[in-house]
Amino acid sequence: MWADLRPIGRDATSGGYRRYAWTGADADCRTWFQAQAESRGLTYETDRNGNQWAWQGDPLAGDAVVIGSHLDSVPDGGAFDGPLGVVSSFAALDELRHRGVEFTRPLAITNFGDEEGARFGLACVGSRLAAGQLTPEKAYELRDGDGISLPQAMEAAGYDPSTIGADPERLARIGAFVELHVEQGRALDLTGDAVGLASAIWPHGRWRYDFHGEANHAGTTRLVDRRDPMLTYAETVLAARREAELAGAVATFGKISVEPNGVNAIPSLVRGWLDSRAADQSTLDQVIAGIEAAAQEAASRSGIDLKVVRESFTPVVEFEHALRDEMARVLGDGIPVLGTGAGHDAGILSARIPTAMLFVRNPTGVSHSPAEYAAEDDCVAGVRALADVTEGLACA
Ligand code: HGY
Ligand code: MN
Ligand code: MN
Repeated sequence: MWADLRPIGRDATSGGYRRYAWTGADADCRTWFQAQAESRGLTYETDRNGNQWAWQGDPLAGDAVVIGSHLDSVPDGGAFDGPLGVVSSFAALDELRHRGVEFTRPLAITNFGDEEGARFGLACVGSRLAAGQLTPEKAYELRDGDGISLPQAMEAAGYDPSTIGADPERLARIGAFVELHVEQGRALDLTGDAVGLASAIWPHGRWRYDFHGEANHAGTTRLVDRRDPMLTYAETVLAARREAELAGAVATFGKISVEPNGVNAIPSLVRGWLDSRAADQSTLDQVIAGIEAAAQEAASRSGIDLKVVRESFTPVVEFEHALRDEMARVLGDGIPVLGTGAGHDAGILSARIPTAMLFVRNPTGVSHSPAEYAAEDDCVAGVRALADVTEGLACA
């Protein structure tokens, strides 16, 4: 499975993945998923929001155990973030069939669409729509960098965008969702464990900063006559680092767009996207307020007009203790229980159904990079752990 998936959407130059929602690479990943489902005799379906489901047992019976993750990536992402969870879910089912267990609950394997939000800027679109945390109206407003809307992109990919929206009946038929994911950090490497359990997801969000200045000639405009938004942007990036350090949080300006983006032109507009996360809400609020205050002060000093828009936000997620503790009993009480700053579909869905996460050791902790890696032995340990917890949940 891994070898079949590996080449899809991989850029030969960077070695990173470019599997963005509703693009050709995404379509190829979806084709791969459907083939894996059908080769196992699973009932394949795509839900109203474009999430893929592979069912064993009656999808309408209720109290289903669902395992899975996502197949899309960030720009030049790694091979494991998302796909490890989906491949491990099919492999865990193979393992349970090999064990000859008898399933007493329906089982589904899922691929949630557009988890990374790389193309339209909002993370977890497929699960947010299903959970009713993103309205169709808001989804219709999403645009990619070329101005293509989410519905246009879905239509071009052969999906009907008119049906997107909350899917309470589907979620009501799920008793538990367990997402296996490569760890995005080094806690397991430090404890020496191949597999860990998730305790919580930090609150996190994305804010767009628009710095409006005045376009002018880079060669003939005196410094004192400039209203250069790039300077204010730069001061804001440094302020973000300072505020995060002071609060023990994280803040990243990882994406920027400049207009007119000419080497010899002072920009008229600089747009920067801030990703910030903290262990608790009040700390995050403090960091965000500090960054915005510093940006406003720098902007007023330089005659720049600043507009800040919160583009997405996910409150803290505490994974349900009963499910987590049941999994700890199956896997052994010594299994590490870790918090994470990374968002996941399991986090979004936890508002509607009991969810849990398994992490697989990432020796360097690097993620959202072509360098992301997990050792095969640890991946196999992850499959075994997922099979064990799935057996505990779905079998006699
Ligand atoms: O951004 C995140 O935390 C996740 O990888 N979508
Ligand atoms: Mn990710
Ligand atoms: Mn992920």
